Amino acid sequence: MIPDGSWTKTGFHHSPTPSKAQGLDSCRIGIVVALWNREITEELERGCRAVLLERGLREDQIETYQVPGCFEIPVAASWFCALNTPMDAVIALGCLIKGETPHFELIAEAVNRGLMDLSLREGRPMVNGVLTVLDTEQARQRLGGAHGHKGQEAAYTALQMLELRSQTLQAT
Ligand code: DLZ
Repeated sequence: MIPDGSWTKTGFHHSPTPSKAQGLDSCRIGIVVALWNREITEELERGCRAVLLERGLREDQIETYQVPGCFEIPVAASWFCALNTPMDAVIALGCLIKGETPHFELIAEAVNRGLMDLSLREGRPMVNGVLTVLDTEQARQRLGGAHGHKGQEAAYTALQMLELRSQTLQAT
């Protein structure tokens, strides 16, 4: 059962000995990662993939698309949904830094709306792992610092949603 840990106001705190995810043998997860602020998004992706693999997914169940910036995330996520066999969930990873991005709110809003619209239209989780921070220090605090690791949390969120979906399908 996922999660093996607990959600708190600073994020997800996982068990040191997590169990394997159940019923996810054939599921596929797409990751869309933005290349702006690459040193941060690289670590988001690393943590995200590590959790997915640790919980029992195989490499061939995970595919990554790289996009230039956060603004491009929703359309790439929609391509994952348009595959012959669509991804069961998509995880969006990016980093918007307010101090360096005058239209920060506009991009953040566009990404949020794009992912939510897609998620409801497709009936698939589009996990929002985009950091919206004031500076790089705040970003680092969300990569294993005081505010947890948002890449890992995005992976737990996707797994939890897929497990919930598999339970609801069994119940019908
Ligand atoms: C243009 C821009 C700026 C100023 N800042 C960021 C950022 O902090 N994080 C990010 O992911 N992308 C940024 N971008 C790029 C936009 O997301 C987008 O790639 C471009 O506007 C091209 O559509």
